[in-house]
Amino acid sequence: MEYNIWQEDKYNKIENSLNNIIKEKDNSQNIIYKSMNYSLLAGGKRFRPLLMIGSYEIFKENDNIILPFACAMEMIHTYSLIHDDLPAMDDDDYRRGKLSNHKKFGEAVAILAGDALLNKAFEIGLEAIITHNLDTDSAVRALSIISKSSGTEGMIGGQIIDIEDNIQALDELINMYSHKTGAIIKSSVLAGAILGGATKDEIEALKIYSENLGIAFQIQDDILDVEGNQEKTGKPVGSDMGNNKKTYLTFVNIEQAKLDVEQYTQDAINSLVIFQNKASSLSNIAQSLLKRDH
Ligand code: GRG
Repeated sequence: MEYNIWQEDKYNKIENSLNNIIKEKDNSQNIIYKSMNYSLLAGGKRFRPLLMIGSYEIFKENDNIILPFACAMEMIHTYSLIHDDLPAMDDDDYRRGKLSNHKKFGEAVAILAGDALLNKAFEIGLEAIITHNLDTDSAVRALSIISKSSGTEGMIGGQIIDIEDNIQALDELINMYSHKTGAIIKSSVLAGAILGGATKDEIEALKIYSENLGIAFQIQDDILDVEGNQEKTGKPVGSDMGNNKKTYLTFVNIEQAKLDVEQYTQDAINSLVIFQNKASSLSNIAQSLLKRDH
């Protein structure tokens, strides 16, 4: 199947599933559902769910099984964006082209909406195991990888390194990126593969793919922070530079950064050779990142 058609089909399925997860109820908690849906359904590339589905489909076809886990990744990602935008963190007023969650609902609700999305992610993963009577060994391994990647050895660990602001060299920055951004990109790919029944060698190849992709993704994000268009990125140009944050461009000029994105992307794609054309979606996702403008 042509990549654009595959991507559109999966994107629509992800949107449809996300739209049906948090049901707004006319009760006294109503504001939390509204706040969760406000950010979850605000668009976004759905990059992590697409990666998980692409990885799963190397091994199995039925995307009904993987969709709840793919949505769980998007919920974890959305929670991190809500919390990252808070005044105590990056203090950003806009996200995905809209007011950030705390600007719309206030800080207390935004904190709770982030917490609730994280909880709900694991709730829907666990429910999927029960509903589809999944193999518990692989399902538990997948959820374990997802939970670790979101925690202190993954995304939160990276965020802590970032806010401590002690980075002096490029390798330290890349270490921070591999935690903050890379960890849940990697777990999206690996959890998809584990749920699909990948072997150890296949997992190793996908580790190389996802680690390189995570770094390429974040460098491209740094380039877009400087060269991007607010209408497309949904956030002001130069917001990282303006916040005096260390980025890839603190250490490397922009031309070299572009070459580095290409190299990391190529290394990611090269690792897929053992899957032949079964991993064409993953290869195409990596290629599309090189051209992304948001
Ligand atoms: C606060 C728990 C907590 C974690 C913060 C991941 C993170 C750590 C913060 C999010 C902000 C940020 C700059 C993360 C780096 C990864 C990144 C480029 C996120 C944006 O992801 P996209 O481009 O966004 O996939 P969309 O809107 O398309 O989903």
